[in-house]
Amino acid sequence: YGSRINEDVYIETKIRYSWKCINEKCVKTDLPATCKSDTNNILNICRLICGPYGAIWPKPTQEIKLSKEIIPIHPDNINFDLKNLIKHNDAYMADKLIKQMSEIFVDDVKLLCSVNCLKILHTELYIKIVINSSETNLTWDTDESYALHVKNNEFKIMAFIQAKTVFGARHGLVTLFQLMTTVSENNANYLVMIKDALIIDKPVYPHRGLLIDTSRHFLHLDTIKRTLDGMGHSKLNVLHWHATDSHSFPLKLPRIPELAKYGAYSPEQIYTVQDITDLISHAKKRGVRIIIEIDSPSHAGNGWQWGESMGLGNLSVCVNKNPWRNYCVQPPCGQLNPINPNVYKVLGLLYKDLVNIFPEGEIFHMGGDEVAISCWNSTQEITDFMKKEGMTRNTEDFLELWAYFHNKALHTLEKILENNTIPVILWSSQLTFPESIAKYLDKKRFIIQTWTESTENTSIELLEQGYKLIISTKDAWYLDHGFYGNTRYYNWATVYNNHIPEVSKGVYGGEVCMWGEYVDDFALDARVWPRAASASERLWSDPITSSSAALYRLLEHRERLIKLGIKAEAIIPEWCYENE
Ligand code: CP6
Repeated sequence: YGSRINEDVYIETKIRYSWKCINEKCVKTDLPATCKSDTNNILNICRLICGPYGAIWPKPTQEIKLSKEIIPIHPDNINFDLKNLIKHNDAYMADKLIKQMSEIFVDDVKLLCSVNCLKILHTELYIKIVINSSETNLTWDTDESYALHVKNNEFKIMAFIQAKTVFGARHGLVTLFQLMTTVSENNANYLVMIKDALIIDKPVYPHRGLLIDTSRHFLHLDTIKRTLDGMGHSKLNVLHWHATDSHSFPLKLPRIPELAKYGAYSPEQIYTVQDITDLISHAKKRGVRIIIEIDSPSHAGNGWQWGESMGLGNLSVCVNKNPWRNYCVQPPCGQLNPINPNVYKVLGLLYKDLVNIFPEGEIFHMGGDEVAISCWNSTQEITDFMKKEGMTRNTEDFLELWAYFHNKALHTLEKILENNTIPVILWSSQLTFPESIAKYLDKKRFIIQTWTESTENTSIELLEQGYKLIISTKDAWYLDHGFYGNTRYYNWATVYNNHIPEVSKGVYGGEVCMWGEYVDDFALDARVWPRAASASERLWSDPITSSSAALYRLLEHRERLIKLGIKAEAIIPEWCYENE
Protein backbone atom coordinates (compact mmCIF):
# COMPACT_ATOMS: atom_id res chain seq x y z
CA TYR A 1 0.00 0.00 0.00
CA GLY A 2 1.01 3.56 -0.44
CA SER A 3 2.86 3.71 -3.71
CA ARG A 4 1.68 5.98 -6.45
CA ILE A 5 -0.55 8.41 -4.65
CA ASN A 6 -1.21 11.18 -7.13
CA GLU A 7 -1.22 14.89 -6.43
CA ASP A 8 -5.00 15.02 -6.04
CA VAL A 9 -5.09 12.34 -3.44
CA TYR A 10 -2.28 13.85 -1.56
CA ILE A 11 -4.25 17.05 -1.19
CA GLU A 12 -7.30 15.20 0.08
CA THR A 13 -5.46 13.00 2.49
CA LYS A 14 -2.62 15.12 3.82
CA ILE A 15 -4.95 17.36 5.76
CA ARG A 16 -5.95 14.70 8.22
CA TYR A 17 -3.28 12.13 7.63
CA SER A 18 -0.16 14.11 7.24
CA TRP A 19 1.95 11.63 5.43
CA LYS A 20 2.99 10.96 1.91
CA CYS A 21 3.73 7.48 0.68
CA ILE A 22 6.06 6.88 -2.23
CA ASN A 23 7.26 3.45 -3.26
CA GLU A 24 6.02 1.76 -0.09
CA LYS A 25 7.71 4.36 2.09
CA CYS A 26 5.63 6.77 4.14
CA VAL A 27 7.02 10.15 5.09
CA LYS A 28 5.32 12.35 7.65
CA THR A 29 4.62 15.88 6.55
CA ASP A 30 3.38 18.98 8.39
CA LEU A 31 -0.28 19.61 8.98
CA PRO A 32 -1.44 22.38 6.68
CA ALA A 33 -2.29 25.76 8.18
CA THR A 34 -5.95 25.54 7.18
CA CYS A 35 -6.44 22.75 9.65
CA LYS A 36 -4.36 24.23 12.43
CA SER A 37 -6.30 27.47 12.49
CA ASP A 38 -9.70 25.87 13.07
CA THR A 39 -9.16 24.69 16.61
CA ASN A 40 -6.78 22.87 18.83
CA ASN A 41 -8.39 19.57 17.96
CA ILE A 42 -6.71 19.50 14.63
CA LEU A 43 -6.79 15.82 13.99
CA ASN A 44 -10.30 14.97 15.06
CA ILE A 45 -12.09 17.88 13.54
CA CYS A 46 -10.28 17.74 10.27
CA ARG A 47 -11.47 14.17 9.98
CA LEU A 48 -14.94 15.55 9.69
CA ILE A 49 -14.61 18.62 7.55
CA CYS A 50 -11.53 18.29 5.40
CA GLY A 51 -12.28 17.49 1.79
CA PRO A 52 -15.41 18.28 -0.24
CA TYR A 53 -17.29 15.17 0.89
CA GLY A 54 -16.39 15.42 4.56
CA ALA A 55 -16.47 11.97 6.13
CA ILE A 56 -19.56 10.88 4.20
CA TRP A 57 -19.58 7.33 2.84
CA PRO A 58 -20.84 6.61 0.21
CA LYS A 59 -20.44 10.02 -1.35
CA PRO A 60 -23.62 11.88 -2.28
CA THR A 61 -24.54 12.02 -5.94
CA GLN A 62 -26.53 15.21 -6.47
CA GLU A 63 -25.42 18.16 -4.40
CA ILE A 64 -23.24 18.71 -1.36
CA LYS A 65 -22.27 21.78 0.60
CA LEU A 66 -20.54 21.47 3.97
CA SER A 67 -19.43 24.33 6.15
CA LYS A 68 -16.06 24.15 7.87
CA GLU A 69 -17.53 25.01 11.24
CA ILE A 70 -18.47 22.57 13.94
CA ILE A 71 -20.61 22.84 17.06
CA PRO A 72 -20.86 20.65 20.18
CA ILE A 73 -24.03 18.59 20.64
CA HIS A 74 -25.08 15.81 23.02
CA PRO A 75 -26.96 12.53 22.49
CA ASP A 76 -29.34 13.35 25.37
CA ASN A 77 -30.48 16.46 23.58
CA ILE A 78 -31.56 15.21 20.20
CA ASN A 79 -35.24 15.77 19.51
CA PHE A 80 -37.41 14.69 16.64
CA ASP A 81 -40.30 16.50 15.07
CA LEU A 82 -42.39 13.81 13.38
CA LYS A 83 -45.72 15.62 13.80
CA ASN A 84 -46.31 16.29 10.13
CA LEU A 85 -44.29 13.36 8.94
CA ILE A 86 -46.76 12.30 6.31
CA LYS A 87 -50.23 13.28 5.10
CA HIS A 88 -51.60 9.80 4.49
CA ASN A 89 -54.49 8.05 6.18
CA ASP A 90 -52.81 4.66 5.91
CA ALA A 91 -49.47 5.86 7.25
CA TYR A 92 -49.47 3.92 10.51
CA MET A 93 -46.72 1.53 9.41
CA ALA A 94 -44.53 4.23 7.88
CA ASP A 95 -44.97 6.31 11.01
CA LYS A 96 -43.96 3.46 13.27
CA LEU A 97 -40.97 2.58 11.12
CA ILE A 98 -39.66 6.15 11.13
CA LYS A 99 -39.98 6.24 14.94
CA GLN A 100 -37.92 3.06 15.19
CA MET A 101 -35.33 4.43 12.78
CA SER A 102 -35.11 7.62 14.86
CA GLU A 103 -34.53 5.62 18.03
CA ILE A 104 -31.76 3.66 16.36
CA PHE A 105 -30.21 6.94 15.24
CA VAL A 106 -30.01 8.23 18.81
CA ASP A 107 -28.67 4.90 20.10
CA ASP A 108 -25.96 5.01 17.46
CA VAL A 109 -25.03 8.58 18.37
CA LYS A 110 -24.60 7.33 21.94
CA LEU A 111 -22.14 4.74 20.62
CA LEU A 112 -20.09 7.55 19.10
CA CYS A 113 -19.61 8.74 22.67
CA SER A 114 -18.10 5.41 23.67
CA VAL A 115 -16.49 7.24 26.56
CA ASN A 116 -18.88 9.78 28.10
CA CYS A 117 -19.38 12.94 26.11
CA LEU A 118 -19.34 16.19 28.04
CA LYS A 119 -22.74 17.78 28.33
CA ILE A 120 -21.75 21.34 29.11
CA LEU A 121 -21.65 23.82 26.27
CA HIS A 122 -23.79 21.87 23.85
CA THR A 123 -26.63 22.83 21.54
CA GLU A 124 -29.89 20.98 20.95
CA LEU A 125 -30.16 19.02 17.72
CA TYR A 126 -33.66 19.22 16.37
CA ILE A 127 -34.53 16.88 13.51
CA LYS A 128 -37.61 17.30 11.37
CA ILE A 129 -38.58 14.60 8.89
CA VAL A 130 -41.14 14.81 6.09
CA ILE A 131 -41.99 12.03 3.65
CA ASN A 132 -44.82 11.62 1.17
CA SER A 133 -45.32 7.92 0.62
CA SER A 134 -46.64 5.36 3.09
CA GLU A 135 -44.68 2.57 1.38
CA THR A 136 -42.86 0.34 3.89
CA ASN A 137 -41.65 -2.51 1.69
CA LEU A 138 -38.26 -1.98 0.10
CA THR A 139 -38.10 -3.05 -3.56
CA TRP A 140 -36.13 -2.19 -6.70
CA ASP A 141 -38.73 0.52 -7.35
CA THR A 142 -38.46 2.21 -3.97
CA ASP A 143 -37.43 5.87 -4.14
CA GLU A 144 -34.44 6.13 -1.79
CA SER A 145 -33.65 9.78 -2.48
CA TYR A 146 -33.43 12.38 0.27
CA ALA A 147 -32.47 15.95 0.95
CA LEU A 148 -30.74 16.92 4.20
CA HIS A 149 -30.51 20.52 5.26
CA VAL A 150 -28.63 21.47 8.43
CA LYS A 151 -28.88 25.05 9.73
CA ASN A 152 -28.19 26.51 13.12
CA ASN A 153 -29.77 29.44 14.88
CA GLU A 154 -28.97 30.84 18.29
CA PHE A 155 -30.77 28.08 20.19
CA LYS A 156 -30.56 24.92 18.20
CA ILE A 157 -29.25 23.09 15.20
CA MET A 158 -32.01 22.12 12.87
CA ALA A 159 -31.72 19.16 10.57
CA PHE A 160 -34.48 18.97 8.00
CA ILE A 161 -34.85 15.70 6.13
CA GLN A 162 -37.14 15.49 3.14
CA ALA A 163 -37.70 12.23 1.31
CA LYS A 164 -40.26 10.31 -0.70
CA THR A 165 -40.15 7.20 1.48
CA VAL A 166 -39.08 6.08 4.94
CA PHE A 167 -36.08 4.45 3.30
CA GLY A 168 -34.95 7.75 1.79
CA ALA A 169 -35.48 9.47 5.15
CA ARG A 170 -33.34 6.84 6.87
CA HIS A 171 -30.52 7.50 4.41
CA GLY A 172 -30.84 11.15 5.43
CA LEU A 173 -30.34 10.14 9.07
CA VAL A 174 -27.31 8.04 8.16
CA THR A 175 -25.74 11.00 6.38
CA LEU A 176 -26.58 13.26 9.32
CA PHE A 177 -24.78 10.77 11.58
CA GLN A 178 -21.75 11.08 9.33
CA LEU A 179 -21.60 14.82 9.98
CA MET A 180 -20.70 13.99 13.59
CA THR A 181 -17.57 12.92 15.39
CA THR A 182 -16.07 13.05 18.86
CA VAL A 183 -13.13 15.23 19.79
CA SER A 184 -11.12 15.22 22.96
CA GLU A 185 -9.68 18.12 24.84
CA ASN A 186 -8.09 18.06 28.30
CA ASN A 187 -9.09 14.44 28.79
CA ALA A 188 -12.74 15.21 28.07
CA ASN A 189 -14.79 14.03 25.09
CA TYR A 190 -17.10 16.21 23.09
CA LEU A 191 -19.54 15.24 20.43
CA VAL A 192 -19.47 17.74 17.59
CA MET A 193 -21.18 18.12 14.27
CA ILE A 194 -20.99 20.24 11.16
CA LYS A 195 -23.06 23.39 11.57
CA ASP A 196 -24.33 24.03 8.07
CA ALA A 197 -24.89 21.50 5.36
CA LEU A 198 -26.98 20.89 2.29
CA ILE A 199 -27.00 17.44 0.77
CA ILE A 200 -29.20 16.12 -2.01
CA ASP A 201 -28.66 12.50 -2.72
CA LYS A 202 -29.96 9.32 -4.33
CA PRO A 203 -28.42 5.99 -5.31
CA VAL A 204 -27.40 5.00 -8.82
CA TYR A 205 -28.25 1.29 -8.43
CA PRO A 206 -31.33 0.01 -6.59
CA HIS A 207 -29.73 -3.33 -5.59
CA ARG A 208 -26.71 -2.90 -3.32
CA GLY A 209 -26.03 -6.21 -1.70
CA LEU A 210 -23.92 -8.38 0.54
CA LEU A 211 -24.11 -12.18 0.52
CA ILE A 212 -23.61 -14.15 3.72
CA ASP A 213 -23.49 -17.95 3.90
CA THR A 214 -24.92 -19.77 6.92
CA SER A 215 -24.43 -23.29 5.60
CA ARG A 216 -20.63 -23.60 5.62
CA HIS A 217 -20.55 -22.04 9.09
CA PHE A 218 -23.57 -21.30 11.23
CA LEU A 219 -23.74 -17.60 12.10
CA HIS A 220 -25.45 -16.45 15.29
CA LEU A 221 -28.24 -13.87 15.16
CA ASP A 222 -26.00 -11.25 16.78
CA THR A 223 -23.42 -11.64 14.03
CA ILE A 224 -26.02 -11.22 11.31
CA LYS A 225 -27.57 -8.24 13.11
CA ARG A 226 -24.17 -6.58 13.50
CA THR A 227 -23.62 -7.10 9.79
CA LEU A 228 -27.00 -5.51 9.05
CA ASP A 229 -26.00 -2.52 11.23
CA GLY A 230 -22.86 -2.03 9.14
CA MET A 231 -24.89 -2.34 5.97
CA GLY A 232 -27.38 0.29 7.12
CA HIS A 233 -24.55 2.70 7.89
CA SER A 234 -23.00 2.05 4.47
CA LYS A 235 -26.30 2.38 2.58
CA LEU A 236 -26.18 -1.23 1.40
CA ASN A 237 -29.79 -2.37 1.05
CA VAL A 238 -29.89 -6.11 0.29
CA LEU A 239 -28.72 -8.95 2.50
CA HIS A 240 -28.53 -11.98 0.22
CA TRP A 241 -28.86 -14.81 2.71
CA HIS A 242 -27.33 -17.97 1.25
CA ALA A 243 -29.12 -19.88 3.99
CA THR A 244 -28.66 -23.47 2.90
CA ASP A 245 -26.13 -25.56 1.02
CA SER A 246 -25.01 -29.14 0.86
CA HIS A 247 -23.22 -28.99 4.21
CA SER A 248 -25.98 -27.86 6.51
CA PHE A 249 -29.62 -26.80 6.41
CA PRO A 250 -30.16 -24.53 9.42
CA LEU A 251 -33.73 -23.33 8.71
CA LYS A 252 -36.23 -24.92 11.08
CA LEU A 253 -39.52 -24.54 9.25
CA PRO A 254 -42.93 -25.56 10.61
CA ARG A 255 -44.22 -27.42 7.54
CA ILE A 256 -41.01 -29.30 6.94
CA PRO A 257 -38.95 -29.54 10.14
CA GLU A 258 -37.13 -32.61 8.81
CA LEU A 259 -34.80 -30.40 6.77
CA ALA A 260 -33.22 -28.86 9.88
CA LYS A 261 -33.55 -32.05 11.90
CA TYR A 262 -31.38 -33.90 9.40
CA GLY A 263 -29.46 -30.95 8.08
CA ALA A 264 -28.48 -28.59 10.93
CA TYR A 265 -24.97 -28.97 12.40
CA SER A 266 -26.64 -29.33 15.81
CA PRO A 267 -30.11 -28.75 17.27
CA GLU A 268 -28.86 -25.38 18.54
CA GLN A 269 -27.48 -24.21 15.21
CA ILE A 270 -30.82 -23.40 13.68
CA TYR A 271 -32.94 -20.40 12.72
CA THR A 272 -36.53 -20.60 13.91
CA VAL A 273 -39.43 -18.70 12.33
CA GLN A 274 -39.08 -16.26 15.20
CA ASP A 275 -35.36 -15.78 14.45
CA ILE A 276 -35.98 -15.15 10.75
CA THR A 277 -38.81 -12.71 11.48
CA ASP A 278 -36.54 -10.96 13.96
CA LEU A 279 -33.80 -10.60 11.33
CA ILE A 280 -36.20 -9.30 8.68
CA SER A 281 -37.46 -6.68 11.08
CA HIS A 282 -33.95 -5.73 12.27
CA ALA A 283 -32.97 -5.36 8.61
CA LYS A 284 -35.97 -3.27 7.62
CA LYS A 285 -35.28 -0.71 10.35
CA ARG A 286 -31.79 -0.36 8.83
CA GLY A 287 -33.10 0.09 5.31
CA VAL A 288 -32.16 -3.44 4.28
CA ARG A 289 -34.26 -6.17 2.76
CA ILE A 290 -33.37 -9.82 3.05
CA ILE A 291 -33.43 -11.99 -0.04
CA ILE A 292 -33.17 -15.62 0.99
CA GLU A 293 -31.55 -18.28 -1.18
CA ILE A 294 -32.40 -21.95 -0.95
CA ASP A 295 -29.74 -23.24 -3.30
CA SER A 296 -31.08 -25.86 -5.72
CA PRO A 297 -30.93 -28.27 -7.46
CA SER A 298 -27.20 -28.54 -6.69
CA HIS A 299 -25.69 -27.57 -3.30
CA ALA A 300 -28.45 -29.56 -1.56
CA GLY A 301 -27.28 -32.62 0.39
CA ASN A 302 -27.54 -32.61 4.17
CA GLY A 303 -31.12 -32.09 5.22
CA TRP A 304 -32.59 -34.03 2.30
CA GLN A 305 -31.72 -37.59 3.42
CA TRP A 306 -35.06 -38.60 4.96
CA GLY A 307 -37.16 -39.05 1.79
CA GLU A 308 -36.66 -42.79 1.46
CA SER A 309 -37.62 -43.55 5.08
CA MET A 310 -40.79 -41.49 4.70
CA GLY A 311 -41.78 -43.19 1.45
CA LEU A 312 -40.99 -40.13 -0.65
CA GLY A 313 -38.15 -41.75 -2.61
CA ASN A 314 -34.76 -40.20 -3.18
CA LEU A 315 -35.03 -36.41 -2.78
CA SER A 316 -31.33 -35.67 -3.18
CA VAL A 317 -28.92 -37.88 -5.11
CA CYS A 318 -25.14 -38.44 -4.99
CA VAL A 319 -24.85 -37.54 -1.29
CA ASN A 320 -22.64 -40.54 -0.57
CA LYS A 321 -20.92 -40.96 -3.94
CA ASN A 322 -17.19 -41.64 -3.96
CA PRO A 323 -14.85 -40.07 -4.76
CA TRP A 324 -16.89 -36.93 -4.22
CA ARG A 325 -14.67 -34.90 -6.55
CA ASN A 326 -16.21 -36.64 -9.52
CA TYR A 327 -19.71 -35.48 -8.61
CA CYS A 328 -19.51 -32.06 -6.95
CA VAL A 329 -17.19 -29.25 -5.86
CA GLN A 330 -17.24 -29.82 -2.09
CA PRO A 331 -18.26 -32.81 0.03
CA PRO A 332 -20.81 -34.02 0.79
CA CYS A 333 -22.34 -33.94 -2.68
CA GLY A 334 -26.07 -33.68 -3.13
CA GLN A 335 -28.27 -32.66 -6.00
CA LEU A 336 -32.06 -32.61 -5.91
CA ASN A 337 -33.68 -35.38 -7.92
CA PRO A 338 -35.53 -33.54 -10.73
CA ILE A 339 -37.62 -36.55 -11.74
CA ASN A 340 -39.04 -37.23 -8.28
CA PRO A 341 -42.39 -35.39 -8.00
CA ASN A 342 -42.06 -35.40 -4.21
CA VAL A 343 -39.11 -33.02 -4.52
CA TYR A 344 -41.53 -30.35 -5.77
CA LYS A 345 -44.01 -31.20 -3.01
CA VAL A 346 -41.31 -30.65 -0.39
CA LEU A 347 -40.14 -27.46 -2.13
CA GLY A 348 -43.78 -26.35 -2.11
CA LEU A 349 -43.99 -26.72 1.67
CA LEU A 350 -40.65 -25.00 2.07
CA TYR A 351 -41.65 -22.06 -0.14
CA LYS A 352 -45.01 -21.81 1.60
CA ASP A 353 -43.29 -21.35 4.94
CA LEU A 354 -40.92 -18.75 3.50
CA VAL A 355 -43.72 -16.85 1.75
CA ASN A 356 -45.50 -16.64 5.11
CA ILE A 357 -42.40 -15.33 6.87
CA PHE A 358 -41.17 -12.81 4.29
CA PRO A 359 -42.95 -9.58 3.30
CA GLU A 360 -45.49 -9.75 0.52
CA GLY A 361 -43.91 -9.64 -2.93
CA GLU A 362 -40.37 -10.33 -1.70
CA ILE A 363 -38.10 -11.95 -4.27
CA PHE A 364 -36.51 -15.37 -3.71
CA HIS A 365 -33.18 -16.74 -4.92
CA MET A 366 -33.30 -20.32 -6.14
CA GLY A 367 -29.57 -20.88 -6.57
CA GLY A 368 -29.01 -22.80 -9.77
CA ASP A 369 -25.22 -22.82 -9.59
CA GLU A 370 -22.70 -25.57 -10.21
CA VAL A 371 -24.95 -28.45 -11.25
CA ALA A 372 -22.75 -31.49 -11.94
CA ILE A 373 -24.11 -33.36 -14.93
CA SER A 374 -21.91 -36.28 -13.89
CA CYS A 375 -24.04 -36.68 -10.76
CA TRP A 376 -27.38 -37.03 -12.52
CA ASN A 377 -25.70 -39.03 -15.29
CA SER A 378 -24.50 -41.61 -12.77
CA THR A 379 -27.86 -42.02 -11.05
CA GLN A 380 -29.74 -44.93 -12.51
CA GLU A 381 -33.19 -43.68 -11.54
CA ILE A 382 -32.54 -40.55 -13.58
CA THR A 383 -30.86 -42.19 -16.56
CA ASP A 384 -33.67 -44.77 -16.79
CA PHE A 385 -36.20 -41.95 -16.84
CA MET A 386 -34.29 -40.16 -19.59
CA LYS A 387 -34.14 -43.32 -21.70
CA LYS A 388 -37.88 -43.76 -21.27
CA GLU A 389 -38.43 -40.18 -22.43
CA GLY A 390 -36.29 -40.83 -25.49
CA MET A 391 -33.47 -38.60 -24.29
CA THR A 392 -29.97 -39.53 -25.45
CA ARG A 393 -28.17 -38.24 -22.33
CA ASN A 394 -26.04 -35.72 -24.15
CA THR A 395 -25.25 -32.40 -22.45
CA GLU A 396 -28.24 -30.71 -24.01
CA ASP A 397 -30.60 -33.31 -22.57
CA PHE A 398 -29.20 -32.67 -19.11
CA LEU A 399 -29.59 -28.92 -19.55
CA GLU A 400 -33.19 -29.64 -20.55
CA LEU A 401 -33.69 -31.57 -17.31
CA TRP A 402 -32.03 -28.82 -15.30
CA ALA A 403 -34.26 -26.14 -16.88
CA TYR A 404 -37.26 -28.38 -16.26
CA PHE A 405 -36.32 -28.36 -12.58
CA HIS A 406 -36.12 -24.55 -12.31
CA ASN A 407 -39.29 -23.94 -14.27
CA LYS A 408 -41.19 -26.45 -12.21
CA ALA A 409 -39.79 -25.07 -8.95
CA LEU A 410 -40.79 -21.55 -10.00
CA HIS A 411 -44.24 -22.80 -10.98
CA THR A 412 -44.54 -24.36 -7.51
CA LEU A 413 -43.75 -21.00 -5.93
CA GLU A 414 -46.16 -19.15 -8.19
CA LYS A 415 -49.00 -21.48 -7.27
CA ILE A 416 -48.45 -20.58 -3.64
CA LEU A 417 -48.36 -16.87 -4.42
CA GLU A 418 -51.42 -17.04 -6.67
CA ASN A 419 -49.40 -14.73 -8.86
CA ASN A 420 -48.00 -15.68 -12.24
CA THR A 421 -45.44 -12.97 -12.67
CA ILE A 422 -43.04 -13.24 -9.73
CA PRO A 423 -39.44 -13.45 -10.96
CA VAL A 424 -36.73 -15.41 -9.14
CA ILE A 425 -32.96 -14.99 -9.11
CA LEU A 426 -30.58 -17.67 -10.40
CA TRP A 427 -26.79 -17.79 -10.45
CA SER A 428 -25.10 -17.79 -13.84
CA SER A 429 -24.14 -21.29 -14.94
CA GLN A 430 -23.83 -23.57 -17.93
CA LEU A 431 -27.60 -23.26 -18.20
CA THR A 432 -27.38 -19.48 -18.56
CA PHE A 433 -24.69 -19.40 -21.25
CA PRO A 434 -25.63 -16.43 -23.46
CA GLU A 435 -25.72 -18.62 -26.58
CA SER A 436 -28.35 -20.96 -25.17
CA ILE A 437 -30.14 -19.38 -22.20
CA ALA A 438 -33.17 -18.25 -24.22
CA LYS A 439 -33.95 -21.86 -25.00
CA TYR A 440 -34.33 -22.65 -21.31
CA LEU A 441 -35.17 -19.60 -19.22
CA ASP A 442 -37.71 -16.82 -19.77
CA LYS A 443 -36.06 -13.42 -19.32
CA LYS A 444 -39.15 -12.05 -17.57
CA ARG A 445 -39.16 -14.80 -14.96
CA PHE A 446 -35.48 -15.37 -14.23
CA ILE A 447 -33.08 -12.67 -13.08
CA ILE A 448 -29.45 -13.75 -13.41
CA GLN A 449 -26.75 -13.07 -10.84
CA THR A 450 -23.50 -13.29 -12.77
CA TRP A 451 -20.31 -14.38 -11.01
CA THR A 452 -18.16 -14.76 -14.11
CA GLU A 453 -14.64 -13.29 -14.35
CA SER A 454 -14.35 -9.61 -15.24
CA THR A 455 -12.61 -10.63 -18.48
CA GLU A 456 -15.68 -12.53 -19.69
CA ASN A 457 -18.46 -10.97 -21.76
CA THR A 458 -21.27 -12.99 -20.20
CA SER A 459 -22.98 -10.09 -18.43
CA ILE A 460 -22.97 -7.83 -21.49
CA GLU A 461 -24.29 -10.58 -23.74
CA LEU A 462 -27.09 -11.46 -21.33
CA LEU A 463 -28.05 -7.80 -21.10
CA GLU A 464 -28.16 -7.54 -24.87
CA GLN A 465 -30.73 -10.31 -24.84
CA GLY A 466 -32.83 -8.43 -22.33
CA TYR A 467 -32.07 -10.37 -19.15
CA LYS A 468 -32.04 -8.40 -15.91
CA LEU A 469 -28.85 -8.85 -13.92
CA ILE A 470 -27.22 -8.58 -10.53
CA ILE A 471 -23.44 -8.44 -10.80
CA SER A 472 -21.03 -10.33 -8.54
CA THR A 473 -17.93 -10.53 -10.71
CA LYS A 474 -15.89 -13.31 -9.15
CA ASP A 475 -12.43 -11.77 -9.34
CA ALA A 476 -13.60 -8.48 -7.91
CA TRP A 477 -16.64 -8.95 -5.70
CA TYR A 478 -15.94 -12.26 -3.96
CA LEU A 479 -14.81 -11.42 -0.46
CA ASP A 480 -13.41 -14.93 0.01
CA HIS A 481 -11.32 -14.58 -3.09
CA GLY A 482 -7.94 -16.10 -3.12
CA PHE A 483 -10.18 -18.69 -1.46
CA TYR A 484 -9.34 -20.99 1.43
CA GLY A 485 -8.98 -18.05 3.70
CA ASN A 486 -6.40 -16.32 1.59
CA THR A 487 -7.04 -12.66 0.81
CA ARG A 488 -3.65 -12.16 -0.82
CA TYR A 489 -4.14 -10.16 -4.01
CA TYR A 490 -7.45 -8.82 -2.90
CA ASN A 491 -8.27 -5.49 -1.33
CA TRP A 492 -11.03 -2.94 -1.08
CA ALA A 493 -9.72 -1.07 -4.13
CA THR A 494 -10.43 -4.12 -6.29
CA VAL A 495 -14.12 -3.84 -5.51
CA TYR A 496 -14.12 -0.07 -5.66
CA ASN A 497 -12.55 0.12 -9.09
CA ASN A 498 -14.56 -2.66 -10.69
CA HIS A 499 -17.04 -1.03 -13.02
CA ILE A 500 -20.34 -2.70 -13.70
CA PRO A 501 -22.76 -2.22 -16.62
CA GLU A 502 -25.29 0.59 -16.37
CA VAL A 503 -28.73 0.46 -14.81
CA SER A 504 -30.22 1.58 -18.11
CA LYS A 505 -29.01 -1.66 -19.67
CA GLY A 506 -30.93 -3.76 -17.16
CA VAL A 507 -28.57 -4.08 -14.20
CA TYR A 508 -30.28 -3.83 -10.82
CA GLY A 509 -26.93 -3.57 -9.10
CA GLY A 510 -24.38 -5.85 -7.51
CA GLU A 511 -23.40 -7.88 -4.50
CA VAL A 512 -20.17 -8.59 -2.68
CA CYS A 513 -20.16 -12.23 -1.61
CA MET A 514 -18.91 -13.50 1.73
CA TRP A 515 -18.85 -17.24 1.17
CA GLY A 516 -18.64 -18.97 4.52
CA GLU A 517 -16.08 -21.76 4.31
CA TYR A 518 -13.54 -19.82 6.36
CA VAL A 519 -15.65 -17.32 8.30
CA ASP A 520 -17.59 -17.87 11.49
CA ASP A 521 -18.89 -15.50 14.17
CA PHE A 522 -15.36 -14.47 15.09
CA ALA A 523 -13.89 -13.93 11.64
CA LEU A 524 -16.79 -12.45 9.71
CA ASP A 525 -16.47 -8.77 10.62
CA ALA A 526 -12.90 -8.33 9.47
CA ARG A 527 -13.42 -10.31 6.28
CA VAL A 528 -16.50 -8.27 5.35
CA TRP A 529 -15.55 -4.78 6.56
CA PRO A 530 -14.54 -2.32 5.33
CA ARG A 531 -14.42 -4.05 1.95
CA ALA A 532 -18.21 -4.32 1.68
CA ALA A 533 -18.33 -0.56 2.10
CA SER A 534 -16.25 -0.14 -1.03
CA ALA A 535 -19.04 -1.96 -2.87
CA SER A 536 -21.59 0.35 -1.31
CA GLU A 537 -19.92 3.42 -2.81
CA ARG A 538 -19.45 1.70 -6.15
CA LEU A 539 -23.19 0.98 -6.19
CA TRP A 540 -24.57 4.12 -4.57
CA SER A 541 -22.38 6.77 -6.20
CA ASP A 542 -20.89 5.06 -9.28
CA PRO A 543 -17.70 7.04 -8.58
CA ILE A 544 -15.56 8.33 -11.40
CA THR A 545 -12.58 9.08 -9.17
CA SER A 546 -10.00 6.50 -8.22
CA SER A 547 -10.12 4.42 -5.06
CA SER A 548 -7.10 6.26 -3.69
CA ALA A 549 -9.09 9.50 -3.77
CA ALA A 550 -11.72 7.80 -1.62
CA LEU A 551 -9.23 6.41 0.87
CA TYR A 552 -9.44 9.34 3.23
CA ARG A 553 -13.17 8.92 3.68
CA LEU A 554 -12.99 5.14 3.89
CA LEU A 555 -10.52 5.44 6.78
CA GLU A 556 -13.13 7.53 8.60
CA HIS A 557 -15.90 5.15 7.73
CA ARG A 558 -13.88 2.26 9.09
CA GLU A 559 -13.42 4.08 12.39
CA ARG A 560 -17.15 4.71 12.48
CA LEU A 561 -17.86 1.00 11.98
CA ILE A 562 -15.50 0.22 14.87
CA LYS A 563 -17.46 2.58 17.12
CA LEU A 564 -20.64 0.78 16.14
CA GLY A 565 -19.14 -2.47 17.41
CA ILE A 566 -17.92 -3.96 14.12
CA LYS A 567 -14.40 -5.35 14.20
CA ALA A 568 -13.41 -4.07 10.79
CA GLU A 569 -9.97 -4.77 9.35
CA ALA A 570 -7.29 -2.04 9.32
CA ILE A 571 -6.77 -0.41 5.93
CA ILE A 572 -3.31 1.10 6.28
CA PRO A 573 -0.40 0.59 8.69
CA GLU A 574 -0.59 2.67 11.82
CA TRP A 575 2.74 4.35 11.04
CA CYS A 576 0.95 6.15 8.21
CA TYR A 577 -1.20 8.11 10.68
CA GLU A 578 0.03 11.33 12.19
CA ASN A 579 0.14 11.14 15.97
CA GLU A 580 0.28 14.42 17.75
N1 CP6 B 1 -20.95 -21.95 -2.92
C1 CP6 B 1 -21.97 -21.89 -3.76
C2 CP6 B 1 -19.74 -21.42 -3.25
C3 CP6 B 1 -19.56 -20.80 -4.51
C4 CP6 B 1 -20.67 -20.76 -5.35
N2 CP6 B 1 -21.85 -21.32 -4.96
C5 CP6 B 1 -18.24 -20.27 -4.89
C6 CP6 B 1 -17.60 -20.67 -6.05
C7 CP6 B 1 -16.34 -20.17 -6.38
C8 CP6 B 1 -15.70 -19.30 -5.54
C9 CP6 B 1 -16.31 -18.88 -4.39
C10 CP6 B 1 -17.58 -19.36 -4.06
N3 CP6 B 1 -18.76 -21.50 -2.32
N4 CP6 B 1 -23.16 -22.42 -3.43
C11 CP6 B 1 -20.67 -20.10 -6.68
C12 CP6 B 1 -21.85 -19.25 -6.95
CL1 CP6 B 1 -14.13 -18.70 -5.95
